[in-house]
Amino acid sequence: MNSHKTFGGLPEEFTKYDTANVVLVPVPYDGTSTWQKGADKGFEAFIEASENMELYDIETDSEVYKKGISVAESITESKSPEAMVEAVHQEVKKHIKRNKFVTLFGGEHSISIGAIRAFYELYDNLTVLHLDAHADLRKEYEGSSCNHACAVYEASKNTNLIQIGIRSMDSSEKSVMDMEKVYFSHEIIRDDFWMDSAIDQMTDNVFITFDLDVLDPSIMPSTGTPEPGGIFWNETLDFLKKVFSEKNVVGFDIVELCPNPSNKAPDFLAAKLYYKMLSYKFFKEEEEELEEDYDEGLDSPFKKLSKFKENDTL
Ligand SMILES: [Mn+2]
Repeated sequence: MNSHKTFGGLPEEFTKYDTANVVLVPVPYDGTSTWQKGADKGFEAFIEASENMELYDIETDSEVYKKGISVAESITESKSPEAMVEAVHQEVKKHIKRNKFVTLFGGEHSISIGAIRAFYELYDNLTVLHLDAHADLRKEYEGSSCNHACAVYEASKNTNLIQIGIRSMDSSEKSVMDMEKVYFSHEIIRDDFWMDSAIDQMTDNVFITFDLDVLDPSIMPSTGTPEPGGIFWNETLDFLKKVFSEKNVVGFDIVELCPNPSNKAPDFLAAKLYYKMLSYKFFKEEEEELEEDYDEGLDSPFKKLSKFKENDTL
């Protein structure tokens, strides 16, 4: 379905699955959203915006597209939220085992449940870094544990969950929330050290789940449930850059783009955010490779993957 779609309008030599370092899995699912519908249109808008983006990154002085970005077939399973989550889980596992850097684009936040499950099954001591206006810690909502309101409940039980930018929740979620690892929106504006403090709490392997509504609605109005008081572009990038440079980010997702045809700026923001995150990821790897030229003790990236070996057959 998306086989003709490429991120950034890249030519074929940078989009072939076998040679691409990065796989982008679209999950245009919008089955459980409760207010404004439209997250299923997010991926198309994101790709269209990406085609109009310049692919040289000033900050890292890099062109990360040369690492190869392959867009997978969209996951369209929609019989039930549970079936969608399981389809995502299996697909993500398959790409991790082929040693791809796996990224996903929603769709609504429930898609992250399957992705996170795949990552915590394959990586020991996983941290899930959750940026969101909403706590998403409900065990069940409207009869399903795979509702968008439950996006990180499972992560709270199976991973080291760190939550950033939260400013909307139900009081019942307090019993699940680890207050030591939550950086509420009203607190981080008064705390100069929140970034370092959050990073200190992370284990080495980090999966990032990025709900676009963590951003202030003045820069990101195109989400299903916009909340005032969000974080802004430059501070978000400062934080992400630190996380990528200090931790082994193993994958990420970006969710909840609900495009408005008369305002393309948020779609462009989402495309740029995605590309920035890739630039930070591979800029770090290149720095490490340079260091390794001086150091004979070469580290295989597989050292960090404790549960399967290189060339694992499927
Ligand atoms: Mn949210």
